[in-house]
Amino acid sequence: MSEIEKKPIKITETVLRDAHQSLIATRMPTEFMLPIVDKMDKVGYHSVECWGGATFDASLRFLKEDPWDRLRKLRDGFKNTKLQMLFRGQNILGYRPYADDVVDYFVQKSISNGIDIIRIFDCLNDLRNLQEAVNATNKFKAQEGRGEAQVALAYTLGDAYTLEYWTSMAKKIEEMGADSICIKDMAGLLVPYKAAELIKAMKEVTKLPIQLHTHYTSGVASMTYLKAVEAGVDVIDTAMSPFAMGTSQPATEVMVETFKGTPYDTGLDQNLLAEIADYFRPYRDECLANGLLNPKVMGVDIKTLLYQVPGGMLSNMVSQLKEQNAEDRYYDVLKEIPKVRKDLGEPPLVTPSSQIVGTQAVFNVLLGERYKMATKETKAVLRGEYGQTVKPMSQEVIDKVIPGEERITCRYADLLDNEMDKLEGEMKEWKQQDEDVLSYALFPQVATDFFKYRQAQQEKVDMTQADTKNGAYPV
Ligand SMILES: [Mn+2]
Repeated sequence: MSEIEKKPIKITETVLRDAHQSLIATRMPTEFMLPIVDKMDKVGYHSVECWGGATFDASLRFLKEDPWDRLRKLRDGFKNTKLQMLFRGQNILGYRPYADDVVDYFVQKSISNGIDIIRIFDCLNDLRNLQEAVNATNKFKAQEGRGEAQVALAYTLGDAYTLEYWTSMAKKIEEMGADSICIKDMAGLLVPYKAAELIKAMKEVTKLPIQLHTHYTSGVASMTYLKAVEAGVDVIDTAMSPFAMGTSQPATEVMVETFKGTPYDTGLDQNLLAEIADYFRPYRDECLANGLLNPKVMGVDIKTLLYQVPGGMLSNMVSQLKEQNAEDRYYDVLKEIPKVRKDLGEPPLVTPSSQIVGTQAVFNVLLGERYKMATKETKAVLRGEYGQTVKPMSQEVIDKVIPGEERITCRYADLLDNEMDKLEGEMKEWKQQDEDVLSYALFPQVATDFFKYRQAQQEKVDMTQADTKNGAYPV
């Protein structure tokens, strides 16, 4: 490459979202994040991923924090850096499909509270489940002067997932009005030479920037980035070293050093990165000491490559088998997983399809007869409610599990009535800000518990002040 062909690789920093979601169950609190924001803002990252995914649920449920308040505080601190979130298409950040008015309003509030880039994915890669979120982003972009829609394809392996599949998806994503494409390899299945092939093929069919997101689970991630960068990828996702590797992303400092002095030089300052790493390192030690960070997730899990199953799905499966005193059936279930996946149209294995396939495989093995019992979610997948799968589903399984039932081929959300008014009606006694309705929409019970907690905290403060002269401090 000559001087003219310089192509600095851009970096999305994940330490405030995926890195702690993948390593310490999403437990990093806002108050720990804020003191380092000013330094992170000076790095020159392409973006900082800091919201969405499991952070919303974990904030309300475990940290007793308002996720919207976290976003506003991060926005205040990051004056020069784009903020990025992860968004599950029609499921938003929750676990059921929502009507379009909720998707719209969530996108609007995410952008108006500070998000720049919304990474949107669907567990079946059914683009119809992403269109509303993309449209909403484009609509509010004009209004808020901020907002980019990035469509993420869940990367997976299987007969249906050929280069032709990925390139035709890339073309469709460009047509649907997205600003960029992400290849989201949640399980670390994308190996280096395959990554080069994939990126090269996609670059040939689309002008949209391509971002690669992977996890170190199977041990190949930094090599995969190297080959992807050489093949033309534009942005890679990395995490500051104290929260890198294992089930998280490759380390930011390592990737920066790798490309130093090459046409791909990121230009990021290693001294500044070192200061930031110094801030996160004692917290990592603390998490190791209190057990939040299990050294087990820091190694190479080669089973991920052998069985093509995400690490998190394997650990779920082990705990389900333990509960049933059936740990000896581990390998039977492992063999059953690809069969169930095939029956259900060979979907990628990512939340929630990973849980659906995994749980059904456990049932099939433990009950001694395949589909003797099917979960509610398996039935919904077979009815077409989650969307269209890349391959047809097994007719035999359809006939056994949902005999005579109607199956849908339309976009499921087309069947849903608007629901914002109803949701607001249900929770209005707790509403202190417009965003509270959305917290409630996603996690009705958890949000209500949080609202009660918030109110108790507020009342405690007021009562303490009111009663100071009597010396009474009711709690
Ligand atoms: Mn991820």
